[in-house]
Amino acid sequence: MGCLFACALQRAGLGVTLLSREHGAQVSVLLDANGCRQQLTFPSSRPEDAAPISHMLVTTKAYDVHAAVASVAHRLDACSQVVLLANGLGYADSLYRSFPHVDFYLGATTEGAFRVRPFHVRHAGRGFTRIGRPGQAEPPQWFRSWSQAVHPGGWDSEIQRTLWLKLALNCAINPLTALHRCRNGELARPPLAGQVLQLCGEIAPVCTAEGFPIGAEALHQQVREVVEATAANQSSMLQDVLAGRQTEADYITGYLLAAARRHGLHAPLNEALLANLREHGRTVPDH
Ligand code: KPL
Repeated sequence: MGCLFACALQRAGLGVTLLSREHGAQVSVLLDANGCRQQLTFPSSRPEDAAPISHMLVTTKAYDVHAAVASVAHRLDACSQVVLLANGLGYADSLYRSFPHVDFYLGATTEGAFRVRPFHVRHAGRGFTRIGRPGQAEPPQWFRSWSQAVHPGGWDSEIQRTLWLKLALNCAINPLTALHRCRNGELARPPLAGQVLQLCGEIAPVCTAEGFPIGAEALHQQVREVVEATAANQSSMLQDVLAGRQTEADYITGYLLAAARRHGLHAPLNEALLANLREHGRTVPDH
């Protein structure tokens, strides 16, 4: 995803440097999009370099966000603007505490991209990218250049609501697909369709208690729409499991359950799925 955005920003004429531990002065990125292949070259910088960073986009897995920002902490100052574009919620909390002088922004994207191999990315589906900052109604100045490069998309004055709704969708879809090793479309059919319904009944009250009201039926409808639109896709959590990577479950279902506990709400199926993912991430559960 980082390569996709880097290419869009560079094509719009913005100066983009890739942060990379492993490369020399330049990195070439191969982008397959709309049946065309393009090669773009970027200057590269190692995290330990000294040059200050004015604007940074972080597109790591949720569990790597803190370490990614911390690795360049010496290059960030009170003017640094950092956009975090990761799955789930909760990855920013420790950053606000550790780096109170840095301006952090949050984002959500439905762009579809996958890595063919390192620095070779395929743009698989056009999406919409929202950027915002809790409590900030108007975009900052840099957002004008960003939005000329990254479209469709826009400033989201209710980014927290957007991220909670995305979290709700991911809680209803990702763990089931990861544990059952199935594509999203399987969730539209029995027996998993029943579990999706049950999950929505547990998730919606937590969103509502957090201040983002949604009924279980409305959430279920949205989940069904996403399942239908992405029926042939492997969810990001299934891709992680299949690749033997750590999943982002702690930042998705884990975050939801922490909120449920704060509000005294029960979410037993979500609890069971998280426990299963932690224990047997690579086996099929028997419920
Ligand atoms: O966001 C997704 C993900 O896989 O993380 C969904 C919406 C479930 C699409 O696969």
